[in-house]
Amino acid sequence: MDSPSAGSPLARPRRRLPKLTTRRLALGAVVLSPLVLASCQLPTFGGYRGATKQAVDANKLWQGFFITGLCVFILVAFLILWAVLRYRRRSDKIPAQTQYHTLFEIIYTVVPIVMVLVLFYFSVVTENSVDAVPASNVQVNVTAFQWGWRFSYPGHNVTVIGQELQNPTMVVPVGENVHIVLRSSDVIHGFYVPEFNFSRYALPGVTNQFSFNVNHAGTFRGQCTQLCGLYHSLMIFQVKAVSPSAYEAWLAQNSTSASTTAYHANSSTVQGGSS
Ligand SMILES: [Cu+2]
Repeated sequence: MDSPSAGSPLARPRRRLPKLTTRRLALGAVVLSPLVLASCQLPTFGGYRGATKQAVDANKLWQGFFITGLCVFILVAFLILWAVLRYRRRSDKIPAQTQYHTLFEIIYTVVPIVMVLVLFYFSVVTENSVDAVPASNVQVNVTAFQWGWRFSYPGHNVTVIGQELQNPTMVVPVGENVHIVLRSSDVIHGFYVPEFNFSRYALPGVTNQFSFNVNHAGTFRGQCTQLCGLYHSLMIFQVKAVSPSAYEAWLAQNSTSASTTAYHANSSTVQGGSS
C-alpha cells in the first residue's frame, strides 16, 4: 500500500492512529488498574488467606509480591506493545538512536533496585514474625516417623499418635501462641499445614521450633511434604483449633489415660479405605 518511494517526509501523516491507540491503552491501564486493585478484598492469587496470625502475614507478603510482579508485567508488556506499534518499521531509514540517555539509564537502574530493597525489607519483617517463638503456655512436641505423627503435650500426660490410616489430630486453643517442638525419629519428613501457609522439615537429630497462633476455630488438614518412604502419602494429620476452655477440657479428659494411649481426638478423622 505504501509507495516504496519512502524518502519523502510527506508520506507521514497516516501514522497518527497507532499513537492515539497506544495513548488510549495507556490511559485505560492507568485508570483501570487502581480500580481493579482497590476492589473490596485483594485476591489471594492461589494462596490461602491464612488461619494463623503468621499465615496472614505470609499471605500479605505473597499478595505484595504478586501485585508488584503484576505491575512490572503490565508496564513491560505495555512498553513492548507501544514500541512495536509506535515504532514499527516504516522505511529503511535508521531511526534516531537514543542510547546513553542518562536519565533513562538512572531510572531503570534505580527503580528495580529500590523495588528489590522494598521487597527484601518486607520479606525480612515477615520472616521474623513467622519465625518468632514467643513465650507460651501451650507446647506440643511433634515427632514424625515412618509413617505417622506423635503429638505430645508436655506436663499433661497426653499423647496422640496416628499412623497410616489413623490420622492423628492435634488439638490447640484459638488465639494463643502454640509452641511446636518438631523432631523426626527416622528420616526427613515435612510438617505442612496449607491453611497455615507454613511448612518445616522434621529432621532426624535436629530439633526445630516454631510457633503459630490460630485466629479462628476449625479443623485444618496437614500432611508430610517430604517423600519419606512407602506410606508417605498416608502421613496426614489434622490441627483442630478450639476455644481455650474446650482445649483445657480436652486435655483434662485425655490426661487421665496413661501416655501414648490416645489415638485420635475425634474418630471422624479416620480416612476411608482399608489396608
Ligand atoms: Cu513423612
